[in-house]
Amino acid sequence: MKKRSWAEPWKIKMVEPLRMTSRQTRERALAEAGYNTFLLRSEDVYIDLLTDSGTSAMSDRQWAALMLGDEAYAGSRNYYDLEQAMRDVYGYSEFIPTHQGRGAEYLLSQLMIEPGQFVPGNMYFTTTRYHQELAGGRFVDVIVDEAHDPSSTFPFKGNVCLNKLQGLIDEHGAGKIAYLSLETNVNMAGGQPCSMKNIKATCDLCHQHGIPVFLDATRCVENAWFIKDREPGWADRAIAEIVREICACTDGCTMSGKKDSLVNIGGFLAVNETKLAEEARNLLVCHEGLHTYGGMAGRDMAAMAIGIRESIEEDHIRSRVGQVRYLGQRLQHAGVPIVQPIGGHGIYLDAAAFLDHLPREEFPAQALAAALYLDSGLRTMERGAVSAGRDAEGNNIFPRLELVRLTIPRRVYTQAHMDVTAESVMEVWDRRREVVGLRMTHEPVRLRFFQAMFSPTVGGTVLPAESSPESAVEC
Ligand code: PLI
Repeated sequence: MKKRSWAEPWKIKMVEPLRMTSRQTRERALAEAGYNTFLLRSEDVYIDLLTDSGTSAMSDRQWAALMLGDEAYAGSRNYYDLEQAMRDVYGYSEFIPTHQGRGAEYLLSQLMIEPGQFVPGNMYFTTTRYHQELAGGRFVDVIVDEAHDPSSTFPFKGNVCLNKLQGLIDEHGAGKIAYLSLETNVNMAGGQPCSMKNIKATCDLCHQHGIPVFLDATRCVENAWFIKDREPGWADRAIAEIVREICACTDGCTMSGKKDSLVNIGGFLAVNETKLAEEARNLLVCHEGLHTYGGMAGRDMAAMAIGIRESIEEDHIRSRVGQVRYLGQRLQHAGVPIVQPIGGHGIYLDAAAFLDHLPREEFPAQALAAALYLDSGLRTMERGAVSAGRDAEGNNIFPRLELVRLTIPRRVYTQAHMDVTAESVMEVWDRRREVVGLRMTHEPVRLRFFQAMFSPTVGGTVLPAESSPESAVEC
């Protein structure tokens, strides 16, 4: 059969101009940002792959819905629409809106965790673990070993290792376990999915011991796509059905609407138990806002109600994951070390392999993110030791994965942007031996990766200018 080309299932109705920058401008901007891509000004960035969180392009239907925002303090019409969308797509009975995912994580952690309890999960996420620890819990990683190996091609690297989970229950007893935190399309592992078989087995094991399971549904739709694509028996099922089936196994979820749900702000906690929902609403009014807006404006809720329904459209999700795969395959063909298999929301460069001349203490992933920015104005994110932070004794945690994430916002960039991105990564790959490590000069106490500052260990830059080409991006 002849190969046919693929294109995004949308056309562009409004454009946002991008600013081209010179190498000199980027040099200055990066130094001012302390070599931390989080601290760059967005106007100094050309292609922004820092995150897929809140960076999606909304559809014309969503923009139109903004004008129908009902900004009543209490009982906004948009709240009821959003509640209905959540029930139709995710299936939980109780809906508690929050300003974004971490608002929901705070509520859940405060209500479910008693100090000293364990919270097993399939790899940590920064804000999730932070809230679990704030509530006195102790996170325990129970993801399969393959998830920690960037070169393993296991198709469901998000899976929970049932032996590790059983071991934790045997060692401490079910009563010491607050709940299992089950993330779909595991972010820190490279956007790697869980299989339906594993989700069901994990939930069964927990429920046999009376341990509740709360889903982090942030990228559940993307996970559903991989189940359809890779897991025997699911190819003919609709994405909507798969999402419902995942959720049906669990007792509730936290959700950052800023990812799958195609909005710039918003989130929710959803549960099935009425008493827990009542307690959550009570806590919500102290921290987020009234229980019928939870930190969102009426118009935000209107846009999210539509975004939730658009997120499960087959054409959308196929092209969303397809665009990520396109970029990943270009890098694979060039021999760039990336996390395998290609994940759902971004490409993760294996910085430890990419910059194998740098010791972990010199934060290779942070240095690589800085070098990519210098090369082309491409903004990426460190997901390694800086993100992992320190352990209870105050020592740096050096996780096995030292990654740089190229996260693709939904419906924002075209295939041409993916080509420019791939070429920049390949350029730095060719010059990798010239990349210099970093030392941390400022370290915030909480979630340090957001605001930490660095300087090069030698010289005044992470990537010398000499051989950098004056490319199409006027670098
Ligand atoms: O950024 P929030 O507060 O809406 O959501 C927090 C959050 C929870 N779970 C997962 C898996 C996330 O990926 C997540 C946020 N992720 C960000 C900001 C990211 O850049 O990946």
